[in-house]
Formats: sequence, C-alpha cells, structure tokens
Amino acid sequence: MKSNMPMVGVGVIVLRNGLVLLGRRKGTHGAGTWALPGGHLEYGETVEDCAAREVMEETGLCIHSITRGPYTSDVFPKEGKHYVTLFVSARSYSGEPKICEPARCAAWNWFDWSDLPRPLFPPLASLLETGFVPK
Ligand code: IPR
Ligand code: MG
Repeated sequence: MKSNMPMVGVGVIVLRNGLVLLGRRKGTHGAGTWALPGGHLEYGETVEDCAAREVMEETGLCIHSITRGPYTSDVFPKEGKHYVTLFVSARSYSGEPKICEPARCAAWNWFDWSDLPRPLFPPLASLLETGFVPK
C-alpha cells in the first residue's frame, strides 16, 4: 500500500453539559493543535467500537450513547497524509479524563463549542467551517 494513501480517522465529540473535550496534541502531525480524542479505524472495526476504544486509550473515559455525525476530508501536505475523519458524538460517559498517552497529548480540557481554543487540528477546523454544532 502506498504510504500516502488516504486513511480513515474517527473523531469523538464527548459532551458534558454542552462542553466538548479537546486535547492538545504532541509528538505527531498537528502537534500543538487542539483536537478531539480519536484515531485510526482498525481492520474490521465498527466506527462506534473505534470511538470507544480510542477514547478509552487516550482519556480513560468509557463513553456511551454514540451517535454518528458528519465527516471531513483533510490533506496534511507537509506530512504527506490524507485523512477522511468520521465524527461521532457521545452524550454520556463514566470516569474523568486523564492523560493516558503523555507522549501524544499535553492536556485535556472542556470547551464551549462557540469558544474553542486555537489552533485547531485541521479536521476539527474543517468540521467547524461546515457550521456543524453538536446537540
Ligand atoms: P491515533 O490512532 O494515534 O490516535 O491517531 P491520531 O490521533 O493521529 O488520529 C488520526 C485521525 C484523526 C484525524 C482523528
Ligand atoms: Mg488520537
């Protein structure tokens, strides 16, 4: 497989009283940007299972009530990467967010969708540009 083949990512909108959980990325593409928890869809995995696995691996949260949302398509020219990102929302969860992968995430924080921090990870910036608002 060519290394610059488009890949499928899953971005998870975890909601708490109208706030959304974002992490500041480090050590990989988009370092320094704020992003949703999420990651690469694995072979044979459902989108919902990927969402739950990635959120658990990255934050320690166990998410419930996962619903499908929009997708975006984003090229990272400098890194030669292209992701189609499938967004899902989770309206309930158990646990408290922890930095489970300190080499990949500098911080987790809750933000109002109308007042997100900058810079945003490109797929999240693309999602925002569509006018999508999680409910
Ligand atoms: P991993 O799988 O390392 O969590 O991937 P990621 O966080 O670099 O995410 C890639 C897909 C994005 C667009 C959700
Ligand atoms: Mg990730």
